[in-house]
Amino acid sequence: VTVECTLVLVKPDGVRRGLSGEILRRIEAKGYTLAAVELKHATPELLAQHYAEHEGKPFYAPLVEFMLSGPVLAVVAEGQGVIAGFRSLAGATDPTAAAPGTIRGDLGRDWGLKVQQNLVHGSDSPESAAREIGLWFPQTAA
Ligand code: DAT
Ligand code: MG
Repeated sequence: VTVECTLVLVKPDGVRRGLSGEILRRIEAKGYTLAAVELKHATPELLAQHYAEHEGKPFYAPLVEFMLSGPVLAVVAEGQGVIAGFRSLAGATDPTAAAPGTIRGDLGRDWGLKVQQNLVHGSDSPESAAREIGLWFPQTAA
């Protein structure tokens, strides 16, 4: 497995609940490196690009509204197999279904809202990672 980078976002619920440090701790404890960390306020334009694949789905509007509800911690994590590896650390999309031991399984729950407020985003492929890192850290784009 080659060394690669992934985009992690600590979503507004994670920042609000004071879980940024705990989430970064888990990334580092796994042996991944933090290549960039920046607290950012998303914009509708940025989120439209970030979540383009979900446009038209029933949770799309609440998802964008949620992601605009407070700052997010944008992180580039680096390491062998980090794209799949961080998805494993994060756990299943639905925090109620996510396995104990994962970020979503240990720290998240289903709040009965229109959108899963599941603490973190992680890129799902090398193509997504390159695209998303370029969106959130345009100064580092190739
Ligand atoms: P993931 O974040 O696990 O990659 P995704 O890319 O399918 O999941 O969806 C992006 C986000 O949208 C997800 O983190 C939470 C929200 N979401 C996805 N499916 C949902 C659903 N069925 N109901 C409510 N929110 C959902
Ligand atoms: Mg996704």
